[in-house]
Amino acid sequence: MSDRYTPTPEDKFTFGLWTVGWQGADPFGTATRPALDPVESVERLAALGAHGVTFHDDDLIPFGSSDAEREAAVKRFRAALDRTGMKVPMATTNLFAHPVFKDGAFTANDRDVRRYALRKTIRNIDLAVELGATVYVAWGGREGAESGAAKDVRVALDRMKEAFDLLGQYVTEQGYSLRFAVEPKPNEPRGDILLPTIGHALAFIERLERPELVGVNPETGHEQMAGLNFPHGIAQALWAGKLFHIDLNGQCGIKYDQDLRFGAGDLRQAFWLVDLLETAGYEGPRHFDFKPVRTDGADGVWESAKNCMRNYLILKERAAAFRADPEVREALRASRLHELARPTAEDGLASLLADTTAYEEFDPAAAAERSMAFERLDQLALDHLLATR
Ligand code: 3MF
Ligand code: MG
Ligand code: MG
Repeated sequence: MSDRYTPTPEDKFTFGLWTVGWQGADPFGTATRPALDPVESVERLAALGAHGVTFHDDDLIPFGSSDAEREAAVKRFRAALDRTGMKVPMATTNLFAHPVFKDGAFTANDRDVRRYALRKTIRNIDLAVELGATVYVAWGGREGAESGAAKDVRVALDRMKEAFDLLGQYVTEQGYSLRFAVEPKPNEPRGDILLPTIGHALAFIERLERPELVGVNPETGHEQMAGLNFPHGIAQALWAGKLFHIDLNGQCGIKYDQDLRFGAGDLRQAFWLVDLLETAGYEGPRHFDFKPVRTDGADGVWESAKNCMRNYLILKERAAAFRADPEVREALRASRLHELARPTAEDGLASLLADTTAYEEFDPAAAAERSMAFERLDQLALDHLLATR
């Protein structure tokens, strides 16, 4: 049954092949679902109204495949894309599953492992570009440590910078229109991962040789695992012009990486996130990186994929209703958001220093008496989120 929460490709919803393809193996148990053919994922997601899919090299071409097997897998995948009109806006590298990467990839202590990781990445960059991707994600899942002396973090960051500088040089020399997006995560699978939050990643990017080629791919659950406010992090990434891509999912507070479908977990943050993405001019894919719960069979896989998109569209409608409500506009004024939008000293430092109303005649006690009226504003938002307005 289709309704106003049924997506179309114009909504730009995309899914990693590894999300619907997750078989349910976790640290405590083996797979609960059979392997899924990437071609079936493309077809099913297209039928649900998605815009495209993304992949790790190994999702499409099993690790260790021969050149002939690789070619055959790509050919079938490309035919499915052509048949369905599905796009591949992003691709990435699996630098975490094989034991060779147990101590990391770009920052592994072993130099030969680092060189192999770069070559594996470059090989998949060529394929990503061939398939039309414009963003290449780099999640450093195994770049980190469990103990203090195991990793010299300053030196590891030198190696991480070296990797991104080389990759930037590669795409520039090839003439590719491909930008990189660093995906921060605080922990899991390593005890502590390098570039653990959006803020760490943004600071790192500015030290690179080609910072303009590198942005971030923040993930809802990753920031929330560190207790951080995801919409605030996204706002700072947008402010820096660095939101190149996004991974949407659900997480309930500071605990293991839950990867719930979008809309599960912290619903209030999901509301503010959609409000932000839809009003701040973000034009990239709305990409879901979640895991269908391992209790469910194929029914739950496609149900949860459908509902990631459905929940986004419901929240989009609810956020738009909040912004359009005259009472909300009035409440925003009462909370003086328009004052925040005004520069603090538009006529310069000299005027600020000469302005006696700014200090000598300013009455801090009277200013402190003004209520900010945030409670009413927040309840209006909650009323809209709960569809009681
Ligand atoms: C792990 C992740 C990763 C990345 C992926 C794409 C396996 O928590 O989020 O998913 O998103 O490697 O870069
Ligand atoms: Mg994740
Ligand atoms: Mg992710």
